[in-house]
Amino acid sequence: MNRVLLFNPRSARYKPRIPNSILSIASSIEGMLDYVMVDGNLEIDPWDKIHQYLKEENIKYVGITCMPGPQLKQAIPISKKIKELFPGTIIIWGGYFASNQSNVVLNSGYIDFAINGPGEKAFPSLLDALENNKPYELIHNLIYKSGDTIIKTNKDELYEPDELPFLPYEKLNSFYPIRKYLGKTYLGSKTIAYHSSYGCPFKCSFCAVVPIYNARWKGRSAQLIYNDIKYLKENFGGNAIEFHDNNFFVSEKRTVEFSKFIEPENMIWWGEGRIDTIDKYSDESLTTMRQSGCRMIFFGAETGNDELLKKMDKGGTQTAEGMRKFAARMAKFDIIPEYSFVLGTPADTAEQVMKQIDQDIAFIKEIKHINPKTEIVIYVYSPVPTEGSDMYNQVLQSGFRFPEKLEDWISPHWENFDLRKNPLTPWLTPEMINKIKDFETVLNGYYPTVSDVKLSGFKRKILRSISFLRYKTGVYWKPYELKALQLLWKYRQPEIEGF
Ligand code: B12
Ligand code: SF4
Repeated sequence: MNRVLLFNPRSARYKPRIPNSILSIASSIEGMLDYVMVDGNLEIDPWDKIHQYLKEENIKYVGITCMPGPQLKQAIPISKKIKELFPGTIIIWGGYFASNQSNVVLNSGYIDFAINGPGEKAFPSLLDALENNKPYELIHNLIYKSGDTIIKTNKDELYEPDELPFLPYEKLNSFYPIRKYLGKTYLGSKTIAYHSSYGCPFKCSFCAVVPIYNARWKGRSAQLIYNDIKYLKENFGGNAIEFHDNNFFVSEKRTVEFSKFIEPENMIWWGEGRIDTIDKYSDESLTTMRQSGCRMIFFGAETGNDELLKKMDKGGTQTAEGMRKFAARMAKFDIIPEYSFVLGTPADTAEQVMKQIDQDIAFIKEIKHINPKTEIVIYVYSPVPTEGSDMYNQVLQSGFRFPEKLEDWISPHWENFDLRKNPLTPWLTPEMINKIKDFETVLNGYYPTVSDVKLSGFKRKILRSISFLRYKTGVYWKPYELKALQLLWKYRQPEIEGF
């Protein structure tokens, strides 16, 4: 009997999370074909294990999940090796990278299929077609190559999350003990990573979720989320929750219902949302959320420039003034807003780009002044190809191009691009990038993130006093003293590692 191998390439240096992407895919073939799981986050070298399985276990299909960034470092060479050594194996990629960069994936020559967005129906249908010699061309959410042409089939409507099968946690536990995934974070000592909805109803022009979900969103009901969390708590000891949804808070009703369910469980929880959405929540809802354990919420603040916000198509109702007011409102409810900013967006001239960076730095300091507890996450703008948007066209006009070969994505240059560290975009000079990075270092020194559970009060005080002058006077240039301390104390980078 043919078997399936599901591989989650390494994505984090420490704190592995429950690998929800391959777990969802596993749930869709439960009872259909037998499968094994390999998690790069918990293997020193996953190739050893994969090689062993391929030699001994009659593996015919290998499913690999991949987001841009470090996961490619294992996904690419391992896919290539599998095809070289076991040419009869069929390799299927899924996840954000495969969906948004499908041409480069399929042109590699060693990946047979890509799944475009949700895979719960496409994956079992494809395996069924391949196993039983049936045509696969009409399966939705599928990308494949026919001759030299890359074909993308129609997209399915979003699935009802309540109707999707229960995730096979027990099976995962037989490969890797689930307790290893319940890590210590700011939220609790055994944090559960849970994904409760698909997509997002908005269409921000820079966002990788948009081309996949096209402004659609569907969430699992509060009752079923609660049942799953309770199961993970009772069976594996989870005591805090990190929601991995792109936009957890779309429905106020669902959020409040969930808050009421979870309150007696005494679990701190966190999720990602939009400022303008949550600002419409009533005071009563925010109080209920806080009482139920919602300590911090992540928001894409992006920029303090209203014109740019419009260009980013943030739904039209996010404004600088709204962000200021909201930061103050969150303080009243004792919920920490985590604002993420994208600095270094393209403009017509270098002066304009620099001016915008300066304005955003000033805006961030203003927000910190209004509510010092606001956590700030800074990214350097890295374009994603949301074709047709004004911003995308501007990026192309500037001469920017994506790599044409899959292997190029793991060259050191592109790795930095993926991590939004140094995006190689033609409009950003080293001086601009240094300014953003230096300001970030000073900001993180003056206001060390509360999510770094290892940083003691004493170390925080030292960091704060050393960065005081720089922060107040605006002299951010080359803060080597702070960099050295952050290196010494292994300061965490929430923008790369999450909590
Ligand atoms: C958890 C997470 C992380 C964790 C990973 C922890 C872990 N598990 O190892 C951490 C914090 C390390 C992380 C880091 C980064 N992440 Co991340 N991450 C996520 C997050 C929040 C959840 C992923 C998840 O589990 N989803 C739940 C599953 C069920 O959904 P899914 O992955 O989409 O899977 C479905 C389909 O895609 C498909 N599918 C997926 N895989 C496969 C495989 C096969 C074989 C098949 C058939 C189908 C299939 O079927 C699944 C079920 O429908 C997503 C956002 C999101 N909501 O998905 C961002 C996200 C994937 N990350 C993103 C990014 C950009 C990053 C970073 C590069 C961020 C940065 N610094 O800039 C880093 C670096 C990545 C790295 N280190 O490799 C982006 C990708 C955007 C893009 N351009 O494509 C996302 C979409 C967030 C966002 N909205 O911008 N991330
Ligand atoms: S609100 Fe967030 S997830 Fe939704 S489209 Fe905008 S950036 Fe993407």
